[in-house]
Amino acid sequence: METPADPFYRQLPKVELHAHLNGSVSSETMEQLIARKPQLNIEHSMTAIRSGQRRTLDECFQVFKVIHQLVDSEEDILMVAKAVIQEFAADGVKYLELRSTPREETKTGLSKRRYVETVIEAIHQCKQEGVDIDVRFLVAIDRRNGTKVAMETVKLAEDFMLSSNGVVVGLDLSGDPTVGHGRDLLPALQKARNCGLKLALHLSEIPSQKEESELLLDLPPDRIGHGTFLHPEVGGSDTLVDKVCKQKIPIELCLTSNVTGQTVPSYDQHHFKYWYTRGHPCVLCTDDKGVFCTDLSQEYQLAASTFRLSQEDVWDLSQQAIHCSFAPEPVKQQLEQKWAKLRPVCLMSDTDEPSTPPLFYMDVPSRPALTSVLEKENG
Ligand code: 6MZ
Repeated sequence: METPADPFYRQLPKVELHAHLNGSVSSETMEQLIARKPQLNIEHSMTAIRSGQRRTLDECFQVFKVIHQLVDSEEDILMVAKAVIQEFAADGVKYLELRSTPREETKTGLSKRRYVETVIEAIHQCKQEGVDIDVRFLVAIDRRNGTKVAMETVKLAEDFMLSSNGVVVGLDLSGDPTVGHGRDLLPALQKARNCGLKLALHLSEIPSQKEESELLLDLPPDRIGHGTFLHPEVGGSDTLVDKVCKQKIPIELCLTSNVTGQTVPSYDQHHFKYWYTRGHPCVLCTDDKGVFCTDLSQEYQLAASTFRLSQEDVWDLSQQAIHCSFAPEPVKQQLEQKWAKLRPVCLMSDTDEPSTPPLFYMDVPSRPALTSVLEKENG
């Protein structure tokens, strides 16, 4: 991460709902992992994509393979998960849903069950150490592994949903979108839904997934990851948009990740604009803060500067994310209270005479005005 976000964005209380554990490893932690395993001859440049650089999505997936070589034991997972949680907390994230694909590694004796237990252990340790963040976990299905593994993963997630005291709340479907078809995973996803796991599914991350998205939207998912090619302006369809809108399925949007991975040509063409101006629930997320050298504060600042959002707009976005989370209702209420308490600290009303200079000030249109600006731009 080159330049930290402005104080307003760092102080803003935030909710992170789309963060892949191994993609979120910071450069500091990566240095430690590399030092622990010199025999792998891995250099830091192989585990992160600096800001401003562009890669194909395929190249991004190569990076995860390198990171997986560095994170292959219980000890590594515990270290990485604790560090990631602490870093999100330091960035002002008050509620975090981490997701990760359980892996087994014969070399280190790691099993998928121990993998999940270790992430849960990291979450417990952070809580005991007083880190100011509520963390939940989504067990991830890597789409390339097919039907059988998906079914096993659902079983694992279900077991932990019942035994983890509310830490495991759902299931993620992710992995290289060019590999496999969602049709083969439907039975597993249906089973997950029926047993009470929430579903956060990567959908239409690339243009060729229209048919798959139609199928998956009928489940329906509780949240959509990316949804880059759902809308008709980019080759999606009105049918897809209708399904998403009618069911008000929140969309997790990751600006830096999408532009770096070149599924979106530039920030101002990000589909955030399409959904946000329609008043659809949008949640800004990091995706892989380590790989894409970002943090959630920067993602908020990027959205604000690209789409000319006021502080109020930004505040509303972060507050709205509470209700898109899979947290139980009482936790959502506690988060609402936290936001209410922090609001006067972060936001200053226009009439307030600041005794100290405002942390951040931008004379920009509010949301209805933004809509008209964008409408004018779109002709
Ligand atoms: C789809 C992604 C992703 O599970 O080992 N992952 N899947 N699209 C993306 N957009 C860039 N970014 C990350 O974290 C790494 C794994 O998360 C998924 C991939 O399956 C990747 O291997 P974990 O913690």
